[in-house]
Amino acid sequence: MKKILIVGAGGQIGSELVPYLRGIYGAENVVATDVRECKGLGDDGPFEVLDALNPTNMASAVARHGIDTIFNLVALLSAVGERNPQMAWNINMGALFNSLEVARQHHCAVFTPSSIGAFGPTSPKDMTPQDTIMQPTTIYGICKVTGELLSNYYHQKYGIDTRSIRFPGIISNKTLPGGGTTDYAVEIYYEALRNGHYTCAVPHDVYMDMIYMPDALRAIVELMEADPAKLKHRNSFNLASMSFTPDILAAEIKRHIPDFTIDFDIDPVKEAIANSWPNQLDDSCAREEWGWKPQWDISAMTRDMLEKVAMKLK
Ligand code: AKB
Repeated sequence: MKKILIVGAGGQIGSELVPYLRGIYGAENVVATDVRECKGLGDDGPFEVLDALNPTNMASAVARHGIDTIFNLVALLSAVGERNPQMAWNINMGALFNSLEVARQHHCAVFTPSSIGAFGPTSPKDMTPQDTIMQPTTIYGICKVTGELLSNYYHQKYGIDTRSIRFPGIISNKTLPGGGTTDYAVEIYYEALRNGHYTCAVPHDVYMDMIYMPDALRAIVELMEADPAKLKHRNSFNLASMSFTPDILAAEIKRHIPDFTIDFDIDPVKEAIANSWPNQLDDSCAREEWGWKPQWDISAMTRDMLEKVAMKLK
């Protein structure tokens, strides 16, 4: 990776991946783009307004900047996707298709995040294997499975270097997620610090995989820098770090804020989605093929989240 284009850079992953990649590869070598102006992303490196659904403009940006790697981070997340499935399909698949086509024409590598949402109620729930039944029941998951297959197709048919990770819910102290089923695991820290109380929209006992942003960023770079000869899989790798329920996370927060309380006002859409997803993925292929190893657990993450979010809220 020498010259990188990020499409959809203004979202939860992009707003932290851009500075992370600029720190490694040089600010001038990471071109951030989004469909709208994004505060901060143009401060220390190139930023352009770019609609990833416009292949001509994407190809022009790739040619102008001599791009060799595209990060496609454009996506409507799981819960918001259910409110407008047609739009979710158009945006999620349109941006991926254009990224792959531009990559084919300009010989670029492509990274696209997949998700635990690519699995569904018929997948094994515990230690969900890398290669297993994938019959998601959300439009988000359907886009993710289709995207994985399409990315593998571009690799097999055209030799495009496509790679991807099935991300757990990502928890960050910098950027809020928007429209996901796992969003509660970020919001809870803000509300714990602001009000000492959180009303959770997903059931108290539902397990979902989660990951702290520093581990997620490191995983992306480690996969993209991995020796291709060692990759038996490409699109997409199971990734695991920690798995917990709202009850378990609330108990962890209570260790720092003893008066913290939680109650539940269940959103039926999020409930159905959360129940359809795995409890915990088996990420042994990522560990074997490119050396994945998480560094953050729920205790270390909670300590860090509470410290950083408290500073932000001052
Ligand atoms: C969501 O909840 O939709 C995302 C995801 C797990 O892909 N955070």
